[in-house]
Amino acid sequence: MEENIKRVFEAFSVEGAPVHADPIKTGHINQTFRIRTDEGGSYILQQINTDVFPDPEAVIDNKVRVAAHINEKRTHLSPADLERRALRFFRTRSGGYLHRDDSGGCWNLLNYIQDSRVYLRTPNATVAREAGRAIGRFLKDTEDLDPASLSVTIPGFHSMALRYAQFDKALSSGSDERRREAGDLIERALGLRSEMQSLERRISEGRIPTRVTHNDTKISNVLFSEEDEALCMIDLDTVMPGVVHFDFGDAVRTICNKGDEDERDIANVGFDTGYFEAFVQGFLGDSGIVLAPSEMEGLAFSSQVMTFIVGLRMLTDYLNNDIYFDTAYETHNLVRAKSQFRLAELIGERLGEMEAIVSRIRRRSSATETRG
Ligand code: GN1
Ligand code: MG
Repeated sequence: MEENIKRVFEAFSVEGAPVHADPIKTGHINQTFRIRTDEGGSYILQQINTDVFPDPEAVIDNKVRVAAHINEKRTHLSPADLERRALRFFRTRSGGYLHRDDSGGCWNLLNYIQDSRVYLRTPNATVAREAGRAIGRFLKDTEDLDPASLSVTIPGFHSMALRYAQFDKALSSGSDERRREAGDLIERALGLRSEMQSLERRISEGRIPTRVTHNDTKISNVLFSEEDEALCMIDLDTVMPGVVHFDFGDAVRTICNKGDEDERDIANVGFDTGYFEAFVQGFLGDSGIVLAPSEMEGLAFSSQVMTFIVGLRMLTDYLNNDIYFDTAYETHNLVRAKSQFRLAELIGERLGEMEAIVSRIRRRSSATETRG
């Protein structure tokens, strides 16, 4: 294993010597490794990308605080059960949770949950429902944590106005070739400017309560047991103040997509209504979350908005010559943007049906609450 990784691991206050470091490549921003020790221990070692997160201390502080808050609600579990369902951060030998290596790299270490797995794509409705339950539960568990006590580590992370401003800038500085290649998508983005900002208008009018949100609720950030029970939410890098729509919409973006986020064959991008129904059942029906009327309003629409905003960010990054998301090939960001825009379009065509599903499940679960 690489000498630097070994030294970084040894800076943390855990037992055992590191013997294997396996890269985990599902993220697009940070570097993550699974470390195995000679004593059979397993850990997740993560380097925070400081170009994206300029204040890594604040990122780690947010993560540690949110994890501890959730774990306080799990004290009824046995230690072994807790170990399987909770993220636990380890301190460095000098006391904090962040280690800076010799070249300024910022690292944190947490437990690796054994016999677990993640999905890049939803395999069946049970997984969609479980993912919904885990995401709803995350929001419920953090609803009594003051969102203002968390740092805003990426200001305007889900702000459509900001993402459009960044797109406009990239458009004026982008190369002719990339602008030509992305011509159709650019036209589409320009045409949707006002419609895609309507959720943000409601947020800025203060009509939707602020709560702690995860902000990256894609399917691969839900950890499953080998029996497909959702164990917990992982990747707490972007926990910040937000609104429920961010987490609901971003979850639907990946959970209900029949294709991959970077699907090259656009015909494979599809919206699975059955998975949507299962997801909503898990989120609203199984998690125990109770949403305010203003939080219920526009939930289905948030799926279109969050899918579109991710596509817009990928398109912007393509015009900027790929400076933000990791890419595996020349047109990777363009391919991603195309597939996300297509999915947003498909969601737009189904909004009526999706709203009816949300209302039906909401009515059913409030009837159960009243009876129970
Ligand atoms: C990035 O790196 P990862 O996979 O955790 C991005 C998210 C996007 C996601 C798209 C900090 O998340 O906002 O939705 O890619 N994270 C950041 O897959 O920008
Ligand atoms: Mg993330």
